[in-house]
Order: sequence, then structure tokens, then C-alpha cells
Amino acid sequence: MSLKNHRKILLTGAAGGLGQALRQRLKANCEVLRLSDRVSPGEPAAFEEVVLADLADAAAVSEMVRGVDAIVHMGGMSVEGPFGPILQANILGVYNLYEAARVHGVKRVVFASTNHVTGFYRQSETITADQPARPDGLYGVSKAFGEDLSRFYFDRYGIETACVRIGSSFPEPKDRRMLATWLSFDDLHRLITACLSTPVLGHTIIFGMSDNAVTWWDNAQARHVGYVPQDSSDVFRDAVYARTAAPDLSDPAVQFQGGAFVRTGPFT
Ligand code: 15L
Repeated sequence: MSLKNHRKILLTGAAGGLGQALRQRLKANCEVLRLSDRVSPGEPAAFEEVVLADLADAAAVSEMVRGVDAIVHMGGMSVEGPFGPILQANILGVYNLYEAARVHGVKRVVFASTNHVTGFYRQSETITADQPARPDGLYGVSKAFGEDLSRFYFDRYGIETACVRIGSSFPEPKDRRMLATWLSFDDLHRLITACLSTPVLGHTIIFGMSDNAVTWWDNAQARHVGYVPQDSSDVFRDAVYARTAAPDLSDPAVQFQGGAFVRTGPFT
């Protein structure tokens, strides 16, 4: 099956951790991959082009988006921090992105949301995408804004978006919590590919996780995306247990899905 459903795809946040992991993999999805970030993602390969932009700069974002067929938006703040930078990158930035998508006629976006939109649900709960947001910090609140904004742009302008509530996307799960939240880089790419290629995406929220035995998230409402994970944290389970201490059940980071994010801050 050809994965090349789009001629030119924009990857924002291309210099970041997940951007770098996706850069090679997204080659399979397009003829031309446009890379963007505030800082250089490095020399472009033959199939790549680079357009640098600060997400808070509307004119720069417009040029970044002009001429692409789909957007994989991994840019912005990806951890908790002071409200100023979150406001610029994740709130103003995502507004600038959707305005540019509207103006330039881009019809499909994969938006990197986060599990921290629902971080204050308990680790003993299994939640679905239609349960209310319970952000565990300003970062989670900003991603909840992006989810709502993208729904508005779908309802009013028909721009389809998959909001991918990424769990923990690293080479391996680092701790016991990540046995539930882990998303391998290959599964992240499979998930984005599914979002880019499913015939009708609509506006969809999907939890970004591999096929982990322990999970807190139910993706039944996103079956139409066609994402079938092929990796699992289970193969790391014994090693993770061997190198980590038994959890303190009175610790909020152990009680809530957001882990340590629930006790981060305050920021000034
Ligand atoms: C996130 O949203 C962060 O970007 C990432 O660094 C991890 O901390 C991840 O969540 C997580 O919840 O493990």
C-alpha cells in the first residue's frame, strides 16, 4: 500500500525529539517534506525543504504553511513551564497555524496533543476521548485549547484534525508509569500515517499509545482512523520493574495519569 497520500507535508517542531524521530519516517508519506522549527533542523535532504518560523509570528507561520497539502504539527512547548512561553507557542501559535491552514486551503492536520490534557484522571481509571478534559498543568490546558480550536476549525471550515494525545514517546519506557503510556517511534509514525490516509478523518481525538497490556485509555471511538499499533511496552516490563522502586501509593504522581506533571510548578 502506498503511504504517499500527500505531495507536500509540513512537519513543525522538526528540530525537537519527536520531530527528529519522524523526519526520516515521514519520507514514506510524501514527495516533499517541509521541515519547520524556530531553529535549524539541519541540512535538508533531497526530498526536504526548510522554512524556519516562530509559531507566535503570524506572517512567518503563513509562509510556513503556504503550499502544503497536510500538516503534522509537533511544534510548540512540550512540557510544563511558565505561562508566557506557553501562551506564545501553544495558544497564539496554534491559532496562527489554523488561520494559515484556512487561508491556504490545507484540509488535514495531525495535531500533537498530550496525555496531560487528561492528567488528573486516576491511574485506576480507563477513560475515553469524550470524557471532559482534566489538565494537569498549564501545558495540558494549552493543548486542550488546541483541541477545542481545531474542533472549531473543523465545524466552521471543514479542516479535518486528529488530535493525538501522545503518551510517552521515547526509545523505551523509562519507568513503571510509561509501561501504560509508552508509544514507540514506529507506532507514532503508524498512527500519523493512519491519520493522514484514512478516507474520512473528521475531528478526532485519539490516545497515542502502543499496544501496551496496561492502559488507561480506550480508543474505541477512533476505530475509523485505522491505527493498529505493532509495538508493546510489555517486552520492557521485567527490566523496568527490576530497576525501579515499588510505587508510593500516597504520591500524587503515582495516583494520577499525568505522573510527575501533576505536581510540577508553580511557575512565575
Ligand atoms: C509529554 O507531553 C511530554 O512532551 C513528554 O516529554 C513526556 O513527559 C510525556 O508527556 C509523558 O507524559 O510521559
